Parts: sequence; structure tokens; C-alpha cells
Amino acid sequence: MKKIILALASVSLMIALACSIRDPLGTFIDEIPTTQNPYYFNFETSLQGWQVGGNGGTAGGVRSLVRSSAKSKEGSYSLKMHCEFTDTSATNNSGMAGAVLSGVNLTNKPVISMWLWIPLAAFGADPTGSNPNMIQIFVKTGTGLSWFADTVELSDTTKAGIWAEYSIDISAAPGGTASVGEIGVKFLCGGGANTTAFSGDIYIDAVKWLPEPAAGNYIANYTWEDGSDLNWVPETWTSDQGFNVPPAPVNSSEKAWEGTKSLKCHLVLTQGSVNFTKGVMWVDLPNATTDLTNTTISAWIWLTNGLYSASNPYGVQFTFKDTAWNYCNLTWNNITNTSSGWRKFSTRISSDNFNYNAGCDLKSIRQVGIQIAPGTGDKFDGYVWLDKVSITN
Ligand SMILES: [Ca+2]
Ligand SMILES: [Ca+2]
Repeated sequence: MKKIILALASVSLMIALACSIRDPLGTFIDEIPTTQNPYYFNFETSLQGWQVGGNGGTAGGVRSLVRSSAKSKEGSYSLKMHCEFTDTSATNNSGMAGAVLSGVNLTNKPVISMWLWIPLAAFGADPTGSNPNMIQIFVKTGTGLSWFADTVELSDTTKAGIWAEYSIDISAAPGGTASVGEIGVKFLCGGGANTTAFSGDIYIDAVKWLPEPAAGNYIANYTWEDGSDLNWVPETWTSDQGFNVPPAPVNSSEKAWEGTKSLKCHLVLTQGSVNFTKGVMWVDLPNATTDLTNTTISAWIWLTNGLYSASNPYGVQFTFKDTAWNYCNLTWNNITNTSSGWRKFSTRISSDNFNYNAGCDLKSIRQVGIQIAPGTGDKFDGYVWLDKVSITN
């Protein structure tokens, strides 16, 4: 019975995949966070909506924003904010950059953290004097986009020229925390000896909403730090056995997103072949009747650039089997990495996000999987690593 269902699922899935490739439905971390996917900015593939001046604010001495591989806190890229605060004019002694958000609800996550790399030059000629330069982390909240900022005086030069974490608690934002419409960074010259303070680059990366889910909010959390495979196994059904190739998946210290270990998986894909249309890695949940409705699943996957295809993108999907072995897939996510590295995939587990569903009941799930499939005509033989696969509510 299980195999018949899977065979039907595979045929329908191939149709679904073909549609997905033409019309990607990706929910990426590297897109602007929405209420469905409130996570963070890592600048790995785009500016993620950040713009000079933010949403109608003063650009001032902030002259450009580009992705840069010169420095990164997480991944391979950061956002480089080029600044030229070179005189005392009102339009040039401060300036900002920000990202427009689509009313993200941070009611339960009122602390926003970001990492900034601020060069010593930005601290000005007199950092410990009476007019230090300043950095503001700001948000605009509520229907009126009310301004709220946390000001940091750039007087502690031990934080110059390194990645340092800056955060803002928006609990007291006048517009409330239920609808955050913008987040950004503002630089202000201090005046006095710091009036003509700074020409150079500030780097921004790893902008997150804190706190991360408490342990009690994890329905599942696979980090592979115990050295085992955590009972993750490859699918062995005919068309889906891309991961069912030697050597078997194994705990690995070669790469890790979190901690020192991950799961190394050999993957062979040949689109159109009988056996390697896609690969799926599965794990049995501790409870075979787990309710996953309106939870969030995320995974860090190390992807080689061999899995990048501009014309026929490879894709990643989360997949589930319910207590009765009915099968479903969530949103298809194109693999957009042009360089090898860790990439986070995160999707709200909801029937709204079905890419394919064979009657799967999200209220009673027994297995969770990650599947990778090629675009038309593509072939792959290589390794991927999984880490920090978690389901949270
Ligand atoms: Ca980054
Ligand atoms: Ca790990």
C-alpha cells in the first residue's frame, strides 16, 4: 500500500515539479521576511530589500549599499554600507540605510540583533570626548511607522575593526511590536572634534529577531552533535533513491553550521532516470502522530555549487508522511547558490504551503524528510551536509 501511494505521488510530484520550475514558489531566508517567515537578513544572495535612506529617510552620508564578500559574520557575504561623512552640512552629518518590512509581527520576539563591522575611522578623532559619533539601530512600527531607536555611542574602540553584536529591544516602541515596517541603521557624526568624522565602509550581517526558540518550543531539533546519524535514512523507493547510494550517510566533522558536527550525505541525481529522479532523507519523529500544523521547519544545508543551475534550478523541499503513510510536499525552493556554502531553508508547515498533497494529515505526522531534486536534464554526483534541522512552534 505504501509503495502504491508513493508511486502515484511520484508521478504527480514530477508534474508539480515541472510547474514549480517554471513558476518558483520559493520561501527563502534571503527574501524579505514576511509574517509567514520572520527570520533574518544574511545577504547571501541579495540586498534583501535594504536601500540607501531606508523607506524615505535621509540618505545623507550613506552613499551606497552593496553585497560584499570582503567580510561576513555568517555565510560568505555581508551588506557593505559605504559612507562619506565629510563635512558639517545638515545633509551630510548623518545618514541611514534600512529595509522595508511587510508588517512583521515581533510581539514575542521584541529584541532585534545585528552584527556590525565598524572600522576605527568611524569612531572619529575623539571617541572618548564629549561628542562621540553614534550608531542607531532603528525600527519603524505600527500603522504610522513610528520611529524608535537605540543609540550606541562609538566610544569603545575595542569594538572597532571587528564584528560586534548590536541589539535593540523594541518592547517600548510607540507603534507597538505587532507590525514592524522597517529596520535599519543610522550613523551620526558627533560634532566637535568628530564633526568631519568618517569616510569608509560599515558592514552589516546576521540580522535576527531574538530570542531563538526556547528548548521547550522545539518539536524536533537535529544537530548531530552526539556523533550519530540520529536515525536519518535515505528513501529507498525506486524513483527517489538519490541519497540511497554508497557510502551511507554518516556523521561528519568536516563541516558544521552549529557546533562541530553535521550529517554528510552522498547524493546522485539524474533527472529522467528511473532511480534518481530525486533524493530524500527521512527521520521518524519520536511521536508517530505529531501535530505539525502551523509550526515552522528549517534546515541548514551545505550545498555545492554543482547543485546550481541557472536555467533549470535544482530544488529543496520539506516532505512529510502522516500516520497512515499519506505523503505531501511543501513549497519548492530553487537552489540559488552560485557558490558553495551553508544555506538555510525555512518554511511554515501549513496546508497553504502544499506543493503536492496525497491526503496527508498535518495533524498526525510520523516522518519528516528533506528532498532535493534536479531541474530538467541535470545530473549530479556529490555530497551535501545537513545541520540544525528543527521544527518549532
Ligand atoms: Ca552573511
Ligand atoms: Ca551540528
